[in-house]
Amino acid sequence: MIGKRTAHAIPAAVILLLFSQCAGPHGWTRNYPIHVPKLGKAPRIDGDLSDWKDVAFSDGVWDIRRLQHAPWYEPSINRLTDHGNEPSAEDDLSARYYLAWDDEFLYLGAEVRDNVNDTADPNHKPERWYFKDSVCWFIEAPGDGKSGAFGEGDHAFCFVIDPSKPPWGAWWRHGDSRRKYIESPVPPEAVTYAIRMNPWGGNRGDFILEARVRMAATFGVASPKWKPPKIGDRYGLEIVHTDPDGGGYGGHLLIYGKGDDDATWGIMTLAGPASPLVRKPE
Ligand SMILES: [Ca+2]
Ligand SMILES: [Ca+2]
Ligand SMILES: [Ca+2]
Repeated sequence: MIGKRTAHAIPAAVILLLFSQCAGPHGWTRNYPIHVPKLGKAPRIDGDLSDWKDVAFSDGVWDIRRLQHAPWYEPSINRLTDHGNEPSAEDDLSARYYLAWDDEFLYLGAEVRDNVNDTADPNHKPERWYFKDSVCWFIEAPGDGKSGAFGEGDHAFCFVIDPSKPPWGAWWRHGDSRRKYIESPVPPEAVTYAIRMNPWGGNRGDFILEARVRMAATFGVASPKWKPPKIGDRYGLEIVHTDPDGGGYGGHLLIYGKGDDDATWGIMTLAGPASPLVRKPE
């Protein structure tokens, strides 16, 4: 569970073992370099990533089969849920995730193939994004690489895939110097996002999510250690993609990390502008 109980449920010896495997800091980061390019031109937040995805960070398609071979994979957490009439695992959920930044914003994108859109939660509470289809970026800013439960400098920006954009649709979990789990909607002035359902015309559960988060209004408010972004800054990163599809606590893809402990997250480095992947013939 990506919730408050995770850290308490793991015995200290296991935490030590996990930390020894991933410390150094973030042992698997060497194999998963995340250099996030700076954008020269601000994209339109309209549910179409074509205006920036070729100059953003993305490391290809993620699905449960690829995750199974990632060093942070744990079958008890990373899983899809079989309700008895499911397609193959790769048709159940697969996605590409995109990241970029500029002086003001962090840009977040996802292109997702999902067999069923499900945001109905029988025990709904605004903070229960993880019981609904959602994509969530966990970011430690600035990254300190120290082990610890979710706390100061830790943020989760979670987007529930409901195109009606309910008040809890863009959720912000963060910590500050006094509190570990502060749960609230992302303040409207700090977020802009768009969801486009069935963008390729083949499946009503598919979607594109495009978002930008104002860093000073989130990172800057939560911790005096955060400074305006510059090339070379390092943040912690984990992506959590939830996919209940008719069940309660259902499918989870965790990418670059093992849960709420920010010491298990990958490291993203703010990089300069990237060369476009596709160019005109010379
Ligand atoms: Ca766009
Ligand atoms: Ca699914
Ligand atoms: Ca789904």
